[in-house]
Amino acid sequence: MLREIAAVGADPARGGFSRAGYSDADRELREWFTGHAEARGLDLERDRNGTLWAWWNPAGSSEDAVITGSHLDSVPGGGGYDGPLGVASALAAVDLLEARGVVPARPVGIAVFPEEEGSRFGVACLGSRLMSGAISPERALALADREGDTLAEALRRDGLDPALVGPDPERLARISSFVELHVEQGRGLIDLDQPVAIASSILGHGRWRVTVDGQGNHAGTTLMDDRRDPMVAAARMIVEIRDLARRTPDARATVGRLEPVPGGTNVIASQVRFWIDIRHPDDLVTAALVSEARDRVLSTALDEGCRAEVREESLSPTVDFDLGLREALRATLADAPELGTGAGHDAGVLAASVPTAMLFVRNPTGISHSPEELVEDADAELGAVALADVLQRLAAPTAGAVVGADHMMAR
Ligand code: HGY
Ligand code: MN
Ligand code: MN
Repeated sequence: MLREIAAVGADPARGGFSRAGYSDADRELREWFTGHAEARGLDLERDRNGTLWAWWNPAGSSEDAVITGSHLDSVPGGGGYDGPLGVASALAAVDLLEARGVVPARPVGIAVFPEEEGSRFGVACLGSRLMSGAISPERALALADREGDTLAEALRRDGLDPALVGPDPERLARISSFVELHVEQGRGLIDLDQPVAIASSILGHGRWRVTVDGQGNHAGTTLMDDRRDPMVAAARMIVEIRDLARRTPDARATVGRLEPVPGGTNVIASQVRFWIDIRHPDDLVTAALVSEARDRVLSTALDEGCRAEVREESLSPTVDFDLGLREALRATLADAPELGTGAGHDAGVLAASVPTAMLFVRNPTGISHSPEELVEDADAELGAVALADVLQRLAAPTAGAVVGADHMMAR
């Protein structure tokens, strides 16, 4: 199934794929998914926020659905598995359950969330955040992409009504559990020599946009002492942020995106914008790191005769997955180890609203958000079988009472 979309959103300049949310490539991928869902007789719907739902519910009841699925969008120049593997495995798992003659006691649905990477509008997991109320419709609709197109305009162009986006509590109330299968974005399963893992937690993470303003000028006529160069200020800030993260155990800080204005070879930039991605297991440490990074940005800007502004774009707390659900997965997949991840997911956002869990499938390169990301067919098959086993257990008549129990108490 994944080879069918191997050309969609291919990015010859960067390598890999560039499949931004609500884009043409995204639309082509949704059509691929819709085709496969219809071929299986699944009932398709697209919700107010653009999330696709394909229902396999011979049981017909509309309560306590078991949901799986993932996303189809990618980072710029991303790999082919981050997202699509979870969607293809969900379809393959339904095939396996059909072949086993399983008649689920509750609806089983496949969800495909839009703009999980936040590559276009800057906020990660935009579709699941809108559904769960983690972001307000007002703030979301005003988000703009690099071309200045707002989410509202992108939705309209994509056949959705911006006036309808927002929380969907009724839909959330129908979900008894959400299990997302995802390519592992690290080396855990390589080192453990196992094909599939159960996720234990997701690292808290956030994104901040830094804007540095200086004095644009001529590269040849401006003496070095007469410069207020935001590119130099940004370069110093980026290294200071890296050093700060290096000094903090378990911290990660990344600047992967930098946009100089005007960006001419013989031009001293007037403004530089760059984005910081900071992650840490302890949300208080993440907050302290951001505060220290902000202080360094402001002091370095002053030192370079520039001005700077740091603005939060997206923040997700560390997530420990539902204990009841993890117990059910452990009971189903006896050999699967438990691994934490530093990568964010829709399952992490939805953990605040419904019992969620994740399965990881071995990536022999250990590399992700890169064309080198890989899953071997044999491991993909084992992942789909593991997901089918988990769905079969969760959709069994009495399963609902067991899983999510601690979540119920929490609620
Ligand atoms: O950024 C992340 O961790 C995820 O891939 N969206
Ligand atoms: Mn990703
Ligand atoms: Mn992903």
